[in-house]
Amino acid sequence: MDAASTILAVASPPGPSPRGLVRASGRDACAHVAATLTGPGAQAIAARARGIHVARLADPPIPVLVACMPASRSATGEDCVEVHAPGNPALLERIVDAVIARAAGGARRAHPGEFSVRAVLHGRMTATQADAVAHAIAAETDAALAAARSMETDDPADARRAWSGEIADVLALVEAGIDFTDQEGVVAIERQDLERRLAAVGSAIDTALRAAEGVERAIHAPRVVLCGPPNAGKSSLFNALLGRARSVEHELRGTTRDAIEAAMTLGDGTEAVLVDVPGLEEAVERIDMLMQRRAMDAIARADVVVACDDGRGAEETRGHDAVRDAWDAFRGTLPIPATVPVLRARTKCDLPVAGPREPDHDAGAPAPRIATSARTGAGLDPLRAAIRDECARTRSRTTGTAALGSARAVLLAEAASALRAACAEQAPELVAAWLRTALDRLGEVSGAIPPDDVLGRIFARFCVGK
Ligand SMILES: Nc1nc2c(ncn2[C@@H]2O[C@H](COP(=O)(O)OP(=O)(O)OP(=O)(O)O)[C@@H](O)[C@H]2O)c(=O)[nH]1
Ligand SMILES: [Mg+2]
Repeated sequence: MDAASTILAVASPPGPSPRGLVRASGRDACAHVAATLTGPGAQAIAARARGIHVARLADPPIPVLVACMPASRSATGEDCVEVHAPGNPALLERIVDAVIARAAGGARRAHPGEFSVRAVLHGRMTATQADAVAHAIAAETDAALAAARSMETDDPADARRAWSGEIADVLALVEAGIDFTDQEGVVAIERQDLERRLAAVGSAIDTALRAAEGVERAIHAPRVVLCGPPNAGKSSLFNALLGRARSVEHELRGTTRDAIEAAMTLGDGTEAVLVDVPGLEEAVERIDMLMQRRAMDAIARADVVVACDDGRGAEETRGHDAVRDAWDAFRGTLPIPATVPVLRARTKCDLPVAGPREPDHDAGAPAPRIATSARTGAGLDPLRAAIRDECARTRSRTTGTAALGSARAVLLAEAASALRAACAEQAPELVAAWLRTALDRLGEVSGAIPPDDVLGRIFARFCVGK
């Protein structure tokens, strides 16, 4: 991450909107942006005058508002310029390109999260605050947003100061031991005492990490995708589970043309993101292929899949083995990772089934099917309960790694493992080195600047423009 060049990005959401935003940050950001503007506002920006200026793009000559925030009182701690222009995506990209072209090597497009990296490097934001930003961006449900906000306020800074104090005390004793090794009879700290004190701090950190996992759990709501053939009643089931008409249902095949998401309460205080997708079928037309792509992308990101089938296809008349084979073959065509649970729902159970009927709960069938009807409400509660159970199981499997994705958790986990490493060493110099590492990581949670590799891990999940 080179820190010298000016970085630029479109910072407003993709797609057309009434207003859009291009953000620039860097030592020469004011000069580079001003070079692509005309009018008195452009001169004020070139002169780094703090404030909102009216200017005109040089090409096309469209009026824009420009917020000029010179260092160090800016979000990133360096010169920061925001161009507010009509929210036409092509125009916003053109502004970025024009600045980069005029800057002749002095400006480039920002990497994901790079504005936040600069804010941390200039002491404008702690890694924990940056983390709250990342989580707020990723939040898909109200609970997730609330959890992201609580990350900043719930930060156990006092506890961290106490851990650091205890580690620093132990470190001082270990170092005293190193300094006085040639003086007989001086034992600054007994091995047993050292291990006991470090283990106590380590287990306090582990407890805080488990609390961080709780926040991660709330933020990364599991994604439950309803898939199946066209007209299987997926959208109707989606609406019935939500309790409101969010997705269009219709007797025509191919009604749903995009992945539609909505937050769903699971009844145990947690939430999932329920996803309705286009019916799966062989696609010939380009638009159909795009719809299939949407469905496949949603399925590939699923934490739980609900395979819907109204039992009125040809399979039903062919007996259990054929059903199992057809299901295995069908599942094989979907991008479902082996670890993702698949629930099977028989939809429209209020309607009679043509031909010999497959029992809904038969050990010989591929997986028990839950009989549901969006029309009568039958089977919705059992399906909700099954979804809730699978989400709970999925969470307990994935949170360990998810929690390590957050800045605070990365730093705390590394501090705890440094303490364990310290206990495993015999040579006092190495014990001291590990204790210094643990102190560094704890300090970085509340403001000290983490080294490059740790920063890289923290900001990898950010989007461009943040
Ligand atoms: N009797 C009955 N009809 C249902 C039920 N669920 C859906 N239908 C009907 O089945 C038809 C298709 O329903 P949709 O929910 O749009 O099906 P879909 O799977 O989303 O279809 P696509 O989006 O085209 O893939 C509609 O005419 C619904 O009214 C049900 O539980 N009982
Ligand atoms: Mg549909």
